Amino acid sequence: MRNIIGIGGAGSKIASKLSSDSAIVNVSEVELDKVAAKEKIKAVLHGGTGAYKGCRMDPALGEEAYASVSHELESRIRGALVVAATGGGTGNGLTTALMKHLVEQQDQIPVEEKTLFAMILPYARLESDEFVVNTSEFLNNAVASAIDSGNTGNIFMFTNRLKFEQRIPEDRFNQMIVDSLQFFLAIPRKNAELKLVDGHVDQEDFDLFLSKPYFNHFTYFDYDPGVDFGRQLQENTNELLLPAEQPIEALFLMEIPAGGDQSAFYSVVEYFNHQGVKPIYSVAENPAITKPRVTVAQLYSRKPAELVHDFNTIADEHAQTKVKKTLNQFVELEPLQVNMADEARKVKTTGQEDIVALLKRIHKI
Ligand SMILES: Nc1nc2c(ncn2[C@@H]2O[C@H](COP(=O)(O)OP(=O)(O)OP(=O)(O)O)[C@@H](O)[C@H]2O)c(=O)[nH]1
Ligand SMILES: [Mg+2]
Repeated sequence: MRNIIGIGGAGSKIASKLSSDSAIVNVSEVELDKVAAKEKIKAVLHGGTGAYKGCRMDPALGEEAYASVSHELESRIRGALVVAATGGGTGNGLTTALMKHLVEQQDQIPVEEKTLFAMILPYARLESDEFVVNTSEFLNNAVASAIDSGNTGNIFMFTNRLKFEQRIPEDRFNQMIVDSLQFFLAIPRKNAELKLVDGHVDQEDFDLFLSKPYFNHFTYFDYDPGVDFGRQLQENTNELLLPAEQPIEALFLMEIPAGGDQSAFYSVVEYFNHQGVKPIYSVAENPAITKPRVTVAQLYSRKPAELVHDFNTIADEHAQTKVKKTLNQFVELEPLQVNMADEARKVKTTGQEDIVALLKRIHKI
């Protein structure tokens, strides 16, 4: 099992659920005390100001606190899975510093020592603007350089979208993230334990896949051999992760019931071939299931700048919703005969000034 390091509030809570052997790191002593973990690493700010307040959503403070824990973190980072939210100050700042440390490594980092990152992104439509801005900067700087350096492994981009949209209690949502990650990470173990009937993904193949410096979108679902695989993949995207882009590499495990149709996996291979990707895969008999099931991971390298753009677009929509609400409150809609949604969409509303400009413009019509 990999070392798991949870940084900041969200990172610690999720890491603690992933494994009782996790190490958690926080500037806030209060947060550190609340979470069960084998090792608790206390980071400090100059003057010890963060003990109760943490980094107060300021990643610069998190980066500053790195010096106090660099030795502990750097001795654990190789081959580890780092879990942190991108919105606050501690998870974002310390992870930024850790990524910088990895980027600076001159020697080739061996495959099995690449660090994996599970990031928790805010839901831009409903979470605070600070969280969104911090995330945009993190993607644009720390993540972009990490990917460019090739020194980091897979990055899992979890999002709080479902949590907010479906009003899922935090603890249950964290458990959903943990369960899904563990399901994916169980692939090599299943390969070792189940009866293989085709292909082969052993621990080494799996580690090699995880060592690539790309975003990983994984998902799993019951597979119906009678339905187009691409459609099933689209319908069963992992809602806990940002959606996948055009894959660069793919890996899948197909589990079939005992004595089931072994050839079902060929359509999956063909689907990925159409995408220009030759997947690595294995097919195994699992006597505990009654329908075929596929666990599939796609690696993609959407440029962080594009991710930031997506983020800003969502934030824009958020602003537009606000504008629409304001207009509905104060403007008599019928006589104007303006479709407010369309008007709002035409204008890029990034901040308060733009909203004011839009209001003025619409009043003129
Ligand atoms: N899924 C999930 N998200 C969380 C949880 N706690 C906080 N968040 C999200 O994480 C982001 C804030 O990050 P935190 O981990 O609270 O902040 P931090 O890294 O401790 O940094 P500071 O508190 O600012 O020092 C926001 O997007 C929150 O919605 C949690 O338990 N689960
Ligand atoms: Mg915190």
